[in-house]
Amino acid sequence: MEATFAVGETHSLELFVGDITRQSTDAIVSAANALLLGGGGVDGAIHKAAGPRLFEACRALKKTLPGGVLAAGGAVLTGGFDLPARFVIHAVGPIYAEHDPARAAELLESCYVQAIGIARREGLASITFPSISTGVYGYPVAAAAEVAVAAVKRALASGGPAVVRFSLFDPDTFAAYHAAAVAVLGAPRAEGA
Ligand code: AR6
Repeated sequence: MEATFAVGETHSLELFVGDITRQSTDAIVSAANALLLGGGGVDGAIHKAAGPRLFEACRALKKTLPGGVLAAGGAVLTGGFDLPARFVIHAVGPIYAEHDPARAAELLESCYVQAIGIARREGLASITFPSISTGVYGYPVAAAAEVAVAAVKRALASGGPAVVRFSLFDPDTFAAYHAAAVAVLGAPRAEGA
């Protein structure tokens, strides 16, 4: 399952069902937690595929953060090590139940805006996101998809990677992001089974 949407004249948003650890875009984004030392879900899969050097890089990076933690809404960059992607951007989504819905949306939006800002500053041409916060962190998928697609559109208005992909792990999550993309960006430019 895949679909491609135009974002303005120079960017595209691609949705597909698949494993983010196999993506060879310049960067992949992990749905990390504030401690940055790995976990389950997509973060666990990324650490496993990247190898122990990613854990070491996160440990070194933690030392530069106030209190050793990255607050929800934040994003930081490391290498990709054994991954096909050159970089990993670690973004911490909100735990949905800990905030009122408007604040949760702001924090989720911030993840996407900060990650695209890092990609822009690094001159990256492509980036792949997972569906941040919609697993263990409990963010309702339809609402998260709307925030994510709108945030990507807004962030790309200031430039950034030409290709933004979403690696969605199951058909229901794909359907939610597809609906959000049609609502925010219009009909897809291309679609595949
Ligand atoms: N590729 C793409 N998507 C995946 C993969 C994969 N290999 N594996 C899982 N997903 P979650 P969160 C999907 O729970 O809600 C971790 O322990 C998954 O189906 O990974 O932001 C962290 O360390 C879901 O749609 O992230 C944090 O403690 C989406 O990725 C916490 O979980 C996000 O699910 C973060 O929770």
